[in-house]
Amino acid sequence: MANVILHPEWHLKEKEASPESVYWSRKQILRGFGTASLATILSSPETIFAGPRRSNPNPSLQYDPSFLKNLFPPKRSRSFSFVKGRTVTPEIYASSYNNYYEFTERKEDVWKYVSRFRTRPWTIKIGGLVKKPRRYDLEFLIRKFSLEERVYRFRCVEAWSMILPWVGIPLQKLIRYVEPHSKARYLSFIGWNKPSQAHGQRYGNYSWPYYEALRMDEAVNELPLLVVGMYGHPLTKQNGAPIRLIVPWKYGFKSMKGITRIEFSSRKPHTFWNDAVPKEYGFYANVNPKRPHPRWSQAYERVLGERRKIRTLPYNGYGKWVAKLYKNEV
Ligand SMILES: Nc1nc2c(c(=O)[nH]1)N[C@H]1C(S)=C(S)[C@@H](COP(=O)(O)O)O[C@H]1N2
Ligand SMILES: [Mo]
Repeated sequence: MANVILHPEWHLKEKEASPESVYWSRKQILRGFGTASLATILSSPETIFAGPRRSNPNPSLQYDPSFLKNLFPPKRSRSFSFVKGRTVTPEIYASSYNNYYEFTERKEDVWKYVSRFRTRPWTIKIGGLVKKPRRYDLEFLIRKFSLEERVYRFRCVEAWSMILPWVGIPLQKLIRYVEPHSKARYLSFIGWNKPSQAHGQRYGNYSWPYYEALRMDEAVNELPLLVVGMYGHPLTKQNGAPIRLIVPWKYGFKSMKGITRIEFSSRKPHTFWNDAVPKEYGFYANVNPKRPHPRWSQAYERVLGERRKIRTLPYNGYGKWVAKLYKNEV
């Protein structure tokens, strides 16, 4: 991947979540950057994570109601029907404060940029070390499985979090269906590149499409969900329509949106943020309150829609399922 210095927006906006000294050194780094970066740094903390402003229309309307018709609303998962002690984040927060660099780096604006993005027809090409490599029509593929709703914690590396009722199929079911070869040790997820439909891909400085990956034993764990819906309806475009991944024990950037290809391999694949800023974003990216990001603490998280911070849990609260997968990796 291109060896360029890339700056995700949380490099600029996290001043209230990081020590003053760090903020100032960052500001110095930013001197070489254009007006967009300056505008970002000057924007008030209120616009950074306060959630929707009063003038917003309802951003949650930006989904295709005919997608996977009569599969919604899905049945609730028994094991993941709620998160103890927490309430589900109101949908308006989840659908108007998003990270989706293909559209824009400004989280509070993503929903304003997605209307031109076409989510159908949509195919997923499955290839590499599998017995059934093929290009699948997405609806056709998903209809082979039954949808379920799972309420999961979600924790962004920028230290904000939410609780969401996602709708999808366990990734392990799809993997079983396509029959990977025994040599397949990793799988990659590849996104889309449609600059004519996505502002950020026209003007951004990133190497599109987005790409992420999991180790096979992580992927076949019970938790990862291939998500096609939220709050009982199809996914909104800003949340990753028509299909995204959710890996609840890892930082949000592993939960890739807009999947068009899944590739099985024997070698460890590259990943978007790890290539961009290797010192700050690892391949594993497991949520770990004891391991600070180089420029801010990960001990606490601010809850979207609530004005409070809470303690971050190891593996985002999913250690019971996944701690056993890791020895030295973080
Ligand atoms: N394709 C793509 N997927 C992506 C991103 C992105 O920029 N592009 N951002 C990631 C990050 S950093 C986060 S925190 C989550 C945000 O998901 P949400 O907007 O549904 O809350 O999406 C992840 N998936
Ligand atoms: Mo994130």
